[in-house]
Amino acid sequence: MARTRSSSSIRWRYLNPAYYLKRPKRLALLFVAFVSISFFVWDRQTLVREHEEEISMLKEEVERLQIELGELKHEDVVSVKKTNTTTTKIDMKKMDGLATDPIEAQRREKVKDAMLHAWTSYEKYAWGHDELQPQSKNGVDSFGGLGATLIDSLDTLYIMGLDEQFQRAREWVADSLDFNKNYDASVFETTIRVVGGLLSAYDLSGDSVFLEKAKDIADRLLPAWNTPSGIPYNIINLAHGNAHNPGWTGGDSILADSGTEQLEFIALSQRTGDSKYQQKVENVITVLNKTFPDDGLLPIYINPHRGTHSHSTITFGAMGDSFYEYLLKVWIQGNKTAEVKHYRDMWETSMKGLLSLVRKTAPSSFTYISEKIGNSLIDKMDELACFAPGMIALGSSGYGPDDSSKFLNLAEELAWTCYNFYQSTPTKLAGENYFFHSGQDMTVGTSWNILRPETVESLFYLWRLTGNKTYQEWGWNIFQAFEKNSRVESGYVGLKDVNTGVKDNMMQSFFLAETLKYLYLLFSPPSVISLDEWVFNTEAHPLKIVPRIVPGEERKPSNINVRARTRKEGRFGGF
Ligand code: DMJ
Repeated sequence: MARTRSSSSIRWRYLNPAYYLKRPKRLALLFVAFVSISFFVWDRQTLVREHEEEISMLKEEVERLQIELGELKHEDVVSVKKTNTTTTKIDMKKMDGLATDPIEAQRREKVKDAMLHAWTSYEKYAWGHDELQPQSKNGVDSFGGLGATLIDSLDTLYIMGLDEQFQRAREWVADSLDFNKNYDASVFETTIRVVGGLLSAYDLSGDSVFLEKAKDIADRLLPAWNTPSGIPYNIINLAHGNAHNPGWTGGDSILADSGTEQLEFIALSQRTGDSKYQQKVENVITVLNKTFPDDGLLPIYINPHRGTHSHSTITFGAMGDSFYEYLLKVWIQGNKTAEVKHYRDMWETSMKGLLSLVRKTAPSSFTYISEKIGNSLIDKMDELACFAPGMIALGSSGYGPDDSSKFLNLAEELAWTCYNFYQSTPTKLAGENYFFHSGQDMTVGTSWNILRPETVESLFYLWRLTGNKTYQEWGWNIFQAFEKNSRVESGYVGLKDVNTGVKDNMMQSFFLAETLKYLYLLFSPPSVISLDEWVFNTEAHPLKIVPRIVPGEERKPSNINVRARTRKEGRFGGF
């Protein structure tokens, strides 16, 4: 019993503080044990907490990456549904919310808002007319009443995901668009805006109403090519088919007006399976190739009877410009195959000629493309020629490495000049053309600005092909200048004078077709209308790149495979 009591009291004595006070070594040991255990527990808890935080961060990262992966899959502009046998429907809605830089996304939204403002004003005051006069709030039929702004806007609305607006426009095309007009139409303007706009809407939406209408208008334009040489007359009556040239050209055809229908008519042949459109326009190039000069520079007037060119201005600006653009783009549209090699050859020859026109300003060394009459260079450049930096960049990667970087550098230098056409004026908007007097760098000649797209077009290509975000900054500055000077209550207007900012009364259809589209794409991922799969016509209407048809061996349209090319080559988008 005494033993039991004694072992129990021995056990309990360890709980008695007096026990430790009499044994300081044990107290210290106990203290050390207590501190170590506490530290161990605290350390474990901290580790667990840190791991939990890490796991939750990793989960968030995984979720973010999963979202990005999903979006990247959509970025490939997935062909979602085959809505008919000849084309695929591109679902741009799935492109909404693409993960990009938040600033890019914000800027894209601002551009979309600008489009909405322009379009809503057109819908309200000029519905079905060619163009809106925003100040007087009425429509005008500058192109014969073909709904030019409406057709020019279709693909922009589609790409921006403005679906209700696109649908309303589509209903108008289906129900009200009538080409049977006793009107002398420009073959060039009608092709690039109307045929191009309809074909692009068809390629994006797969809705066959657009193809039917494109065929209707192209059939009305086709007699213009029935000339002794095959070089088209530039004006044709849409109801009667009588064709002629404008009186002020002395009977000649204009180079750009005659050599800027190839993309649209080749695309139409591909989509209808009827080679007649392609044959007419390709013959023009064959004819011009016969007397193509060593420097590849053609004067702006060509005789439609003999197919020869006269002694007139050589320019990459008005009346020359898009002829050179289409040499390159038909080669791209034709998948760069042997059948279209002569287009590339002619384009490269013209680029040699372009190099001979390149000069630098003093004192600031801006690079510009001069014009030429006979053997004399004229120190003048149109803003219209500012499409050239984009074209040169697009064609640069088709050269070997040395020439490729030489041409890309040239494109970048020219883009800097064009950007400065904007930056050098009080409104920060470019005039129509510039003169370069020694010691004065650039001086505005014709001082209006009609909302033209060429500079932002080039910025778009340069950003796509170099990835240099500077081009986005320049584009954003130009957009802000349009917002500041050109936005009015009922749309956008040009300026009569970029020095004073006095406004005109016209919202050009190419502002919606081109300027706003290129700006929107400048702030969109490169996969939105990928340059591997699409080629833009000169009015910024993207046409899907599909296999060429061989005249005489036409396939039925149902056999034409217009699925997107999947080839991805290098940072220049495969070119
Ligand atoms: C557009 O109609 C086309 O870009 C054409 O090639 C040139 N002019 C206008 C825009 O400035």
